[in-house]
Amino acid sequence: MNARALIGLGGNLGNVRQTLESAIERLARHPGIDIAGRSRFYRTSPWGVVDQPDFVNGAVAVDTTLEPHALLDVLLETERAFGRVRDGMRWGPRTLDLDLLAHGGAIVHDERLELPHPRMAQRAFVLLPLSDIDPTYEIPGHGTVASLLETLDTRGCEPLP
Ligand code: PH2
Ligand code: MG
Ligand code: MG
Repeated sequence: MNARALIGLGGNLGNVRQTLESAIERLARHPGIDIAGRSRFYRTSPWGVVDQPDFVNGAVAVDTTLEPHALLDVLLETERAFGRVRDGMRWGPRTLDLDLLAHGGAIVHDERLELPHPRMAQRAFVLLPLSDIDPTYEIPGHGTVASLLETLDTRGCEPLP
């Protein structure tokens, strides 16, 4: 199976930009993953838990032979390789967050994975990077990335120089 998948990248602890670059390189070395596109990086105000450092966010599109759960395992393994500790605090600070946003047209709802990502259509820090890759991408049931961005507040998100 070969599918186009979208991955959101983020973090707000340590040298995040370097971490995101290295994480993309590591994914690119995986035999089942080809990087098909990548966004700019953005500095974004924290969402959810606001009392934490700003995030750096980005996104990549990959072509992959991996099934959704196998790709998820690679992402979680990569997070751990870059010092991600899961201490149970939802939306709290982290060195690296790799979120599987979509995997072809797959619809998945289980205890490990929800596809498409249930909150991606409401988050400027996800949609702005995606618009660098493909503004015409349609999130099933929500609309295109470009149309969603028209009604979202993108203040607090700016491309890094
Ligand atoms: N991720 C979160 C919680 N809040 N805020 C921003 N700006 N960017 C993120 O990637 C982010 C967040 C949990 O995954
Ligand atoms: Mg996340
Ligand atoms: Mg995550």
